[in-house]
Amino acid sequence: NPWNVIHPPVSVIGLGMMGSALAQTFLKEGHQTTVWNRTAGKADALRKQGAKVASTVNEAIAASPMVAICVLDYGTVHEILEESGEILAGRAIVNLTNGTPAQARRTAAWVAGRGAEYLDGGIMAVPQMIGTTGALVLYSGSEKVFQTCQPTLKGLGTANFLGEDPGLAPLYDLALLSAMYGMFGGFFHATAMIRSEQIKAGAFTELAVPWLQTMAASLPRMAQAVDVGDHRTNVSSLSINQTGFVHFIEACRELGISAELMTPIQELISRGVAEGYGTDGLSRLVELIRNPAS
Ligand code: FVH
Repeated sequence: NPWNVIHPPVSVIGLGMMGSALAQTFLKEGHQTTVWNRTAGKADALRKQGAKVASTVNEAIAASPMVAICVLDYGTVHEILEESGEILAGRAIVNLTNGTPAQARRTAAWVAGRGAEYLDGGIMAVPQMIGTTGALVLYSGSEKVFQTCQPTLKGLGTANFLGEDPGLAPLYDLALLSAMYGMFGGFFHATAMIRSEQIKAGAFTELAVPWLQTMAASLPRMAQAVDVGDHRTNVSSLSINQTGFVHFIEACRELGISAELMTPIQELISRGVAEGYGTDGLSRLVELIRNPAS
């Protein structure tokens, strides 16, 4: 049984920035690591660190019971694995490539059709964080694969299994990234405002960080409103926010900066008021996003 050792062999397909970090971490953890990449030269540094370099995809797959794949997108995953034929059967395919829930579900079915088991993974970290507990990796798909591979996977970072539906890892991954981009977008807009008056971004950030932390503390309350479907508020109504947004946009004009990041939020709030939800709180926006304007 190839799993019946402390450090089972692993194969890594794709040696971009992330794939290389994954392979390097498996090597450091003591796994016999076989790697393959389309551009063979990217394997040179890993070879020096002890990796076996496969000359074909099939050779990489054949080398290990667990095959991690981390490439550009799911189209590339299929392009690569479609070449492999029967060699996939009986192996655990751990796909750490970014994609959508539907792509993950289709890929899981495709892998199952070839007699292999599938675990999808969403990496919530940059390559430099891999191998630290700060790196969160979300998994979904075969629980059996997750349980079997967990001792190996936890070397990459904190491993969080979300359930048997393979679409869950990319769903949570993209949702968390949406929250991150929203926060970054808000910070970038705020910093552009501040810089237009020659104030140092660093000085502003000293105020922005605790402000955002205080605002983040209100998220569970908003989540509760969403879960029970009751958006009534004694905090801040859509109507009062609609009035406030006029000042935002006017200030952008005064300061000579773009309002591109702010106008979509303004439009959503205005739609809420127009649809009769003026007295609801901001959590109502979740429902408006779920029901796009026709
Ligand atoms: N880097 C990051 O911070 C993020 C963190 C969160 C997860 N993402 C996702 O990880 C996937 C890989 O990202 P990456 O950073 O490793 O990306 P690159 O360095 O650009 O490497 C891309 C690899 O994909 C291979 N590849 C591309 N097209 C093909 C193809 N047609 N056939 C075979 N392989 C292909 C590429 O090979 P090569 O160009 O070196 O020959 C690299 O191995 C990605 O889903 C992120 O969203 C990373």
